Amino acid sequence: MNYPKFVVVGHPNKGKSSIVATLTLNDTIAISDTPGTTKEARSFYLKKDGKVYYELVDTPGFQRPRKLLKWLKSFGDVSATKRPKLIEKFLKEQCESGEFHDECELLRPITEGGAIIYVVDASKPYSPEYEDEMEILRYTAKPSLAILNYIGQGDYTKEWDAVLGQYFRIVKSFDPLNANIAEHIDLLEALSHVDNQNGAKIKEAIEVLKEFNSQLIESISLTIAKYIKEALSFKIVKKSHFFKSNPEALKKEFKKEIVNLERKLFDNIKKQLNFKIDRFTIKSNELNYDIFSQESKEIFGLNKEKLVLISTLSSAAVGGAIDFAVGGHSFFLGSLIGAGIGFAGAMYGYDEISKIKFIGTDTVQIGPVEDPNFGFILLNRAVTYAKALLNTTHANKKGVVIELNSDETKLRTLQNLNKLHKKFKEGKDKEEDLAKYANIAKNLLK
Ligand SMILES: Nc1nc2c(ncn2[C@@H]2O[C@H](COP(=O)(O)OP(=O)(O)OP(=O)(O)O)[C@@H](O)[C@H]2O)c(=O)[nH]1
Ligand SMILES: [Mg+2]
Repeated sequence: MNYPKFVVVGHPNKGKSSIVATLTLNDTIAISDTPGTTKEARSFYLKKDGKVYYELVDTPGFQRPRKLLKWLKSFGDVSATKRPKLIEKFLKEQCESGEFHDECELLRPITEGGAIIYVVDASKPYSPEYEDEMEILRYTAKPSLAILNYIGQGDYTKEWDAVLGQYFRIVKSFDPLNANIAEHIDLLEALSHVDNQNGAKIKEAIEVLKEFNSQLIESISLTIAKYIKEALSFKIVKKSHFFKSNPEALKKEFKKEIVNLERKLFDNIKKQLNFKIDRFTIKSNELNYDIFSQESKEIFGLNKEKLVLISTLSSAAVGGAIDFAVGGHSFFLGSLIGAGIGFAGAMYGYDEISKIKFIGTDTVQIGPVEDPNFGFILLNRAVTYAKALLNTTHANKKGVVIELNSDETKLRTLQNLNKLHKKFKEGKDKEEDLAKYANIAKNLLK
């Protein structure tokens, strides 16, 4: 084994699996509020380009700690050096009956070389039953760290700290549902001090995570820029008899193609972030509004004043004194993007964007969309989606809620976007324009 291994243990239903999911960027791990969800010990890995950087073992919670501790103590006062042998004896002799199934599952990977991460819910009071668990873990003589997780609203940090400090060298708070990359790295740093032998390897993992994270923003921004270019320049050209027999069908086809482009973009972003299960479909929030609906325009587009401003102000003026932030209701119209909100995306109100033109005597063309707001709507939807995923962890099973009301997008930025949108639309963009666009998208994602 050429990488650090941590075994995540504790009482049932304290967020062990959630921590494993977040630290291994794996959203396929079973997490639920039913105690006893995890039934077997199972390893998950942080991997990059085929190389494993660390292993985390998810385990079932203790079921019979009191009885197990009694068994261990029945051998009397065993010297510290011999205690790990007693745990091995337990695993050899007491696992077949199944009585200690969960204890066997969680102790075995520890004896096989894992360091311990002990998880408690510090939103609930401490009680002595936990002491049995910690005593048992002490018998293994393995390096260990305790995590304070907060599942409910209460805060019993003080009393937990006092007890955990007696058993664990390091006690850390960690929120598996909201931890950002810095907090993830902070926890790894702590683990590198606990597990000295593997310190250098954990540092390697930290570097890989940092690199992954910075590349991620770069590549998602570029993905968004390419999508905007494709969607803004998109058009369909058809023989006009097709149009005459069914004028609505052409519009429908056009809209469908744009919607598909967005869906492909979302899938792409999801994949880059290593989200596998379909929790963040556009069905779960206001992105569910049809791109072409009035709601989508109102939530994700620019308001009229802003549109007028960015298309009439000269760039010289904007470059100077008027380069203020567009505060308040601005680029993001301050909507709450929340799980479960939303209604059917009606296809009305924004029809003018898909006008059909005759080009030549027997040919019609639909697209590119002329409305200058279209690019902003697409970009804002894309950024909203990407941000939602960037701001959540792989332990989140409940969907995401983000508030988009603090927006400091400068007028000049909006104007630059507007110019780039125009270029994309007309196919007049130069090579560097895509990078310019990606750079703006990157700043919006931060
Ligand atoms: N609000 C909140 N909920 C959390 C947090 N951590 C875990 N949960 C929730 O607590 C419940 C239990 O989480 P799990 O990760 O399945 O807990 P576990 O310790 O693996 O549970 P078992 O496998 O049953 O022993 C789930 O509903 C989680 O979504 C947290 O930090 N905050
Ligand atoms: Mg579990």
